[in-house]
Amino acid sequence: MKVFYSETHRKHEPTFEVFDGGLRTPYLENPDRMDRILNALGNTDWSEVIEPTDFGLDPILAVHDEAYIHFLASSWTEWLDSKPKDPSTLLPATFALRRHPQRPASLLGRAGYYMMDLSACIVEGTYAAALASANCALSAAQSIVNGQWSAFALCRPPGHHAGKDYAGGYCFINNAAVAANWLSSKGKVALLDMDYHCGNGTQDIFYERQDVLTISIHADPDFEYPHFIGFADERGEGQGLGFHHNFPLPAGTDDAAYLVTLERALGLIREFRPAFLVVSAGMDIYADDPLGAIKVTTEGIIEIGKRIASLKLPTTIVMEGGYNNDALGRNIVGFLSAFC
Ligand code: SP5
Ligand code: ZN
Repeated sequence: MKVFYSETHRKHEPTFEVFDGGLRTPYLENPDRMDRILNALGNTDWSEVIEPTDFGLDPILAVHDEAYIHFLASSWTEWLDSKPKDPSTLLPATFALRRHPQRPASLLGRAGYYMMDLSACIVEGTYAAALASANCALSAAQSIVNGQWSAFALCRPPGHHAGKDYAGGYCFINNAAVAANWLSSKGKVALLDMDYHCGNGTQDIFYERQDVLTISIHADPDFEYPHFIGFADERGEGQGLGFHHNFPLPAGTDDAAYLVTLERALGLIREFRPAFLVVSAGMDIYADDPLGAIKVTTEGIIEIGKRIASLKLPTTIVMEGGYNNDALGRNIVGFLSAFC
């Protein structure tokens, strides 16, 4: 299996994020995650790690707001120019209001306007890393179009919380959405998001579209991040009505219960008859994930991979979350093995 991966992610290394209660915590979405996965892939006889191709900005601007991408591109130098007391990390302390927010000129005003939380920390290499990550997803999608049955985009930073014009939850550019939109010019696309957290950014990007079916299985937002989106009654809007599905799960969901829900999602995908499948593969559903409360085991993750692979669709697998670094390598290798 072709694995698209760029070393550029290492330039994105925030030192902290802010948890509930204002707790300053070491950044969980760290470069070590990639090393664990690369190490595990290196012990298989089926993975081939490849540098992504540079697709330029067009496929990114096809799903993201131009001024937002410009903010990502320019904010770091603006931050340093503003001579902040602690220049290590750009993070706002004030966020946009819910009705008629205006976009102000100041850097911190724009940061609050374009961020949804305190875990999308911007550092010097963030934009370069986010671009390389999107190129991994696009390169994997391209290899599918060129005839590979499956490909893995080993993306870092992840993407599924990034909406048309906002960053959040460690995400800046929505890699899976960029790939799905790129594929959609070649045939209908289904995007299945199995990260522990609702794929709110993906939902935002495709909510009014019927040519990309989006499905997210995740911890119920009634108790879990991202809190305000991901409920079962959100089904799409306008032409997109009926082409988005959320499957919120209770804390403690085990392998058996997860697989029941997965089968419902797979049924919807079969019914849609897509030409391509994109999987947002978050491994934070794992039972011992530090952020998660769903209890899927490594064996469960292997079975999830088999069930998704049984759709027999050309599949682009995109890395999202997963923060138990000790288990990350074996969980990803287990998941991918059904697609080789
Ligand atoms: C891609 C991805 O998985 N992003 C997840 C971002 C989640 N941010 C959550 C912040 C709230 C943390 N709550 C801490 C509970 C620890 N038990
Ligand atoms: Zn997640």
